[in-house]
Amino acid sequence: MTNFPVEKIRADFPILAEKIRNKPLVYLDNAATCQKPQAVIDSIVHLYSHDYANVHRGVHTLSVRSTDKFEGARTKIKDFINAASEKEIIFVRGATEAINLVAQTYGKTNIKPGDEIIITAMEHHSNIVPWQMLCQQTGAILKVAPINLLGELIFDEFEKLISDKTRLVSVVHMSNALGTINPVKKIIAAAHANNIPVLLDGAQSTPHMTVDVQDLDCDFYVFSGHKLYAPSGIGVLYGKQALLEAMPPYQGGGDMIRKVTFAETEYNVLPYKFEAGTPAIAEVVGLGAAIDYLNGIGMDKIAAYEAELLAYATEKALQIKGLRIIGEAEHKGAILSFVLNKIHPHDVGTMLDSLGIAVRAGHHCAMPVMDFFNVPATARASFAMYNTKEEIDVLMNGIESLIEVFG
Ligand code: C6P
Repeated sequence: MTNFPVEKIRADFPILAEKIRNKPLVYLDNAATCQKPQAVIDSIVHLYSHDYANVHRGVHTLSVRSTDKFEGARTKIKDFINAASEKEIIFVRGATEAINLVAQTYGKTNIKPGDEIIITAMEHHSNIVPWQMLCQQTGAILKVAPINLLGELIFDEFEKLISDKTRLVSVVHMSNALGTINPVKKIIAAAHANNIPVLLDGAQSTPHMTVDVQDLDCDFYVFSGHKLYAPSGIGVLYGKQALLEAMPPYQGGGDMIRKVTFAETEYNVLPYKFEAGTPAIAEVVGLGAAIDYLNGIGMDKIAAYEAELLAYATEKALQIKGLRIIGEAEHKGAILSFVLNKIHPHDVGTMLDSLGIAVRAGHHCAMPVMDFFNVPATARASFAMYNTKEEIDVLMNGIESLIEVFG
């Protein structure tokens, strides 16, 4: 895409100028976490330098300023995912905490022995373990919809799992291990036809595409700030207001209450009912700044540019003898997971690091996916809007040189 301003964007990310082992950094571990633009760093420095105090608690000027910035960020996030109201935006630590919150509040209230929860075979551990824990607590059963060898959900098999015992479907929007983008609208329509709510794990999708929760009609949507060019330690649970209203709180403490006596406690309104304790104030403000930054570029432009990067990387990778791509779904985000003949992925990761290239090697917190493809781990290059075709060339040349020396 000739008119995507990638060089201008790169200049906004100070860390991209780092040298690693005397080589220019080639950062391709964006699915694990991505780097931060100066605008996000500045927003945090500015808050701590000029506006910082606790939120929702003081009448003094700094508390008001801090609260305005904090709640302003909530509005930006609401608009970013097109939620109907700020009440539907709950701040949590990340996607993991958001899923645990739903499991332990919505799940514990609505799921009984013998009920079923459906996930898919491509889930991150964060969308497996909280449901296993809930099943242990309630006597419910976890059902797993299978995938094919391309790494795609077998939709017919998913549909067959839906029954009058199904109480929740929880599915990843874009797989971190394979890159697969799931047909979430179809999944939601099938579940809703049976009055079953759907949670979407948006940890990987939010940085790469426009997300419209009202258009998707999902019931819950979760994501993490640190994969969205924002700080770590902050994430979002979106939930439809009626569902959130009916759910009990997750944790008790300050800010989630309206009135406390020793006899009883009256809980606060949404979204505060789910936000016990002092929140991650600077991280929320940083997330707001990240969203401003992304809006300045445009999510659709980012998606188009990254699709081009993925197509380029895939074409190059397919030319390398001895390289097997894990995850070849027709609809894929900018993730290239691969294994090399005779070289363990951890060695691939270490050797690429010696060339200044950061990829992730391991099971990517998706051990069942590794089992399915019968590999111990993969090396994973995951791209962001600041990556370039030249960096992909550096990666591919690096892989070729490994194969030459070790393969
Ligand atoms: N995946 C990766 O390298 P947290 O850790 O809460 O921010 O996000 C958890 C999570 C949930 N779902 C998906 C699809 C994810 O990819 C992740 C995080 C990182 O792939 C770290 S394991």
